[in-house]
Amino acid sequence: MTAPSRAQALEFTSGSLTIDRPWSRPTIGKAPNSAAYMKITNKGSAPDTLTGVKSEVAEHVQLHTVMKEGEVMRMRPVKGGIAVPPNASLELKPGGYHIMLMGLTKKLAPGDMFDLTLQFQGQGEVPIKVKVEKMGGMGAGAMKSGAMKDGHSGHGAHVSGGRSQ
Ligand SMILES: [Cu+2]
Repeated sequence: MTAPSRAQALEFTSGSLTIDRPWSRPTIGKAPNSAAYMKITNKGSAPDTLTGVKSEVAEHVQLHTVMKEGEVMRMRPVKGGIAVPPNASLELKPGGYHIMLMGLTKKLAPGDMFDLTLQFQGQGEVPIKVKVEKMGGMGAGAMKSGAMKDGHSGHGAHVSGGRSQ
């Protein structure tokens, strides 16, 4: 017996690391940027660190986090990587850690897939594919509000995601 629908759930394994459901936002209008998210699980007994990421889908690809500065949530590049402790999961999600895609080289439409390579201190390079998903309810309102107008610094969707948690 086969279950074709299960094949649609993207999962990648490299050593003791599993990458679950990498997804990104579709391009909104002429927005030059997008962000990718996923869950990284470390089933090993040693810690690892996500130190970088690269992809041809954008001119600049960076690890970002969202931090509170006074009353405002702002995103910042992550310095020194993101730790993935043994027997734990690291979730990249709206409002928190994310992979920032700046200067997209193509439009991202729902259903598209693109290649991305995660760079880990221990495991080395882990190539994965990211699926562009339809905008759901979460964040859609914030993006429509024009918060994404200036692309990088706006990040309306991240802001609203963070606040709602
Ligand atoms: Cu960002």
